[in-house]
Amino acid sequence: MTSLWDRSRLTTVVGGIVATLVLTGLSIVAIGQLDGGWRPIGDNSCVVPAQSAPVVNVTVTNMGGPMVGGSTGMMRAGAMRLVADTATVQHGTVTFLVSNRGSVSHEMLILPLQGSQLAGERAIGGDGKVDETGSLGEASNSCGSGVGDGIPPGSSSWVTVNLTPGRYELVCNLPGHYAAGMYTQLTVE
Ligand SMILES: [Cu+2]
Repeated sequence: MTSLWDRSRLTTVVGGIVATLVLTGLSIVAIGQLDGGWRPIGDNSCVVPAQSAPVVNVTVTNMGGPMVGGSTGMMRAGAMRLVADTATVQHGTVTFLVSNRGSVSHEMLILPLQGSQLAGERAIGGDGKVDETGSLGEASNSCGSGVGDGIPPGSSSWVTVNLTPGRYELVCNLPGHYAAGMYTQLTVE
């Protein structure tokens, strides 16, 4: 009596699965070698055009497992962070390259700090967001510059702006993310 899942058939099926996994892995490696541009920090596949302005690298991330935050990540993805690789930058044209190493979408806006105001002190509205009035720029695209629908996990976005001397705050303003810790101060000299 012969079972449908006899030994030889099972061997064939397992062999096919292994071959598929190996080929998929080789394809991913091949794609990773194909870029001719500039690879941002992290292991994502975005190719960023060469930048003539000084670059501030910003990493946005969150603790927590994949997809726990749903579409907005509001307060359910654990602690969130927005970290820049420098706290000061010279005035003039500056490019911000924002890479998402978290498990939910994020974004970055550049807001001026008024008077003695510190980063993290903005009032949070009922929608879980801060007032974006006076924003000097936003990176919220997927492998692209400027405004989009958010930076997905593993992707990057960038924006080039002209900054005058002063104190600024880089924030993620998706609902709940500022309250979860997504802000940092930047001084422009
Ligand atoms: Cu965020």
